[in-house]
Amino acid sequence: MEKMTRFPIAPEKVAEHNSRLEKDLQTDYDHLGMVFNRRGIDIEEIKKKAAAFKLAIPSWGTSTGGTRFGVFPGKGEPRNINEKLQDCAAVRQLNPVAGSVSLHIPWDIPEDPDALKKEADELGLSFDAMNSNTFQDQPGQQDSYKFGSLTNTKKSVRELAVAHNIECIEIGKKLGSKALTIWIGDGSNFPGQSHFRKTLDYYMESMNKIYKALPDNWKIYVEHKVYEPAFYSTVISDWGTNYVCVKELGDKAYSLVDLGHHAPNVNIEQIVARLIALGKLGGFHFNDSKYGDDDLDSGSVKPFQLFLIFNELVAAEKENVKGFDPAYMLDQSHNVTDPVESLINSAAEVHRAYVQAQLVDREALAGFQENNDPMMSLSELKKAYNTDVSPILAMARMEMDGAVEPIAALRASGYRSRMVKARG
Ligand code: PSV
Ligand code: MN
Repeated sequence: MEKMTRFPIAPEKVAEHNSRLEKDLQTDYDHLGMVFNRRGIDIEEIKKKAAAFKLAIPSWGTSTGGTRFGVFPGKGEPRNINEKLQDCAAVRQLNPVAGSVSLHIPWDIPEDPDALKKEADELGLSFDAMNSNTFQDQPGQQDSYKFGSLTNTKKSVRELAVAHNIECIEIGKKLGSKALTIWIGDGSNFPGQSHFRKTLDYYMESMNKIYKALPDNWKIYVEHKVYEPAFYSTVISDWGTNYVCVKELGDKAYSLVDLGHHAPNVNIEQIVARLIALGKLGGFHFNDSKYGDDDLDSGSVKPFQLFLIFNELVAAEKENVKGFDPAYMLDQSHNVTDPVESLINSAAEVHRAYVQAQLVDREALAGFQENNDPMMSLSELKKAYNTDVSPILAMARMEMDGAVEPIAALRASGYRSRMVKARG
């Protein structure tokens, strides 16, 4: 029997929205196809690539994040994991490439994992990586993470943090997840506060215990971050430390690159290339930033950087680099927008960068690099980056029953006002 998907938005509304835009879209798509012909690119092949792209949505991105100065939530925001799933399903419905959800434990701890899996299934969603949280104390927690978790000087705290990560794996197994993402807030706020070498030893000791509990077909993603909440030093501060740790842990451990976790102006695309070359690029947390870990919407501030990152990723994809299979996730904090709209917009921007990177003539670029021709090398990249691939993204979405213009479709559907009524 064919599986029935439960849609948060009436499919007729999406179809009606599409029918109004379809003719113009076809004209734009055909025109782009002709431009591509002249460049020796088959637009249908690019569209196939676009349709196969996959991105995970963070459950926590469905609510207003706010800053340490305040949170200004919108109306009708999700109150529990079920409602978060519903919002993720709305994103997926309008842009089907965003078909999976990444959960954060214990923010999203399911009362009944089997029931949650069934619900996700009905909504057309699957579960991506599980995220553990040892950067906050939970109500009633005796042993505090104030001075660290996996690297705390107290053994009992380290054990608590290890047990929490193992619990995340256990929950994830029931949900069909295949990965655990670990980011720790551990570090120090004052010079001399922590013993740099000892904390890293503690980290490896704790991580080895978690690694042992990892099923064979799972991966561990380790996230580095240069600062915050620790402001003097962090334990896993940079990609080099990250690499050394995952390398020592074993084949199932990989580094995860959160774009906001680097110092301003760091060349992230080069870090990406390095990790690919070392066989340890596990995945991404996409977001954008101006100053630090601002968690702004992907592609909103530095779209060219996003493109350059995908330029490295697509190059590796085309070269069939062994073991290259990164997981793409968003990790953002929406402060002033409707979170569902921000997720939709960001998914489209990440998708756009991927598709633009497909347009780079790799052979031509290699020739320019070989001949030490910086101007033509840059021009080759800019030719791809300056191409408006919107008709390809829209066509791919429409052919998968998504929306030509997802935010317009969301607004026209009255989804948020329905949620305000339902959720208060
Ligand atoms: C830390 O800044 C981080 O990027 C980690 O991925 C956390 O899990 C997430 O943000 C929490 O919002
Ligand atoms: Mn992150």
